[in-house]
Amino acid sequence: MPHPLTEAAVARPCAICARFDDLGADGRPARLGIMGGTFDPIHIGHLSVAEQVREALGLDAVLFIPAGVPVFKRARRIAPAADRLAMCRLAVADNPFFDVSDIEIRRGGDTYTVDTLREMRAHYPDNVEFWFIIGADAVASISLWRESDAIAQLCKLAAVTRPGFQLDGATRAQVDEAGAFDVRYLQATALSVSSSDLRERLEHGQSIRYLTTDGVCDYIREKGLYGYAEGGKEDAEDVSRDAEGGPRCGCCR
Ligand code: DND
Repeated sequence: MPHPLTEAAVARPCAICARFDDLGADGRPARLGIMGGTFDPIHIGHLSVAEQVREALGLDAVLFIPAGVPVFKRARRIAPAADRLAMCRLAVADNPFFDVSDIEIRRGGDTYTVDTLREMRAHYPDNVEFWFIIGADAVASISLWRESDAIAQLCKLAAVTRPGFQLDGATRAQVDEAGAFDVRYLQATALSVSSSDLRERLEHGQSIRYLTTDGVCDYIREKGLYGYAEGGKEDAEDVSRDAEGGPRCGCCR
């Protein structure tokens, strides 16, 4: 069934995103999930967690917001923001409850969640409640985020388990220390997939098929992202040839 708000997405410049700019405009209470991330690249773990939280909390929509310049990832090279944004768009396109916002990329400069939430609060009426969706690894560092106490006033937290990361007492203490958060801890069906694992596989010419969507696989291949090269690296060369000896797609092999 198409999401009612999808129908309302008209051809006009959007402030936050194309599908859900009008959320809450009818005055009724609404819940908006916010899935912030570097998404380098987006994968099924991100998508599945967002869908599970949407269902568990009865969210009207979930916005994926790729960070322009993620402040905690300065130490390594990341894919260009335009590519991470395009991959997010491809990944969510078939879910009528999902959309992508480019506000953090458009804003420029270092990306801070507090700025994003303030911009969104200025756009949406008060009857729209924000739920920031966050994995157990990211939530453990929330006390280090810029103005974490202000973030606690701007949104509620949906903190979700992730393979290898516990939502244990120590993590919860970190959240308490970060601010007066209204937090819901959720047990998600585990998918042990990570962006770093995908990047590593691509660097070695290995398949990432089923670890992200087909559209994202195709995009990575077409743009040659993450060191992906047609046919993979030398050590993967023999398995990257098709029956005629031609190069096979390493990304989706
Ligand atoms: P990541 O770089 O961890 O995102 O960033 C998460 C959010 O934190 C972004 O919105 C950042 O802007 C914000 N942040 C970070 C640091 C400082 C500040 C803000 C600040 O304002 O000062 P990833 O792309 O790595 O992951 C996206 C989300 O998906 C994370 O919450 C991660 O835990 C979660 N995730 C999974 N959850 C369950 N199962 C899996 C997952 N893989 C990723 N397999």
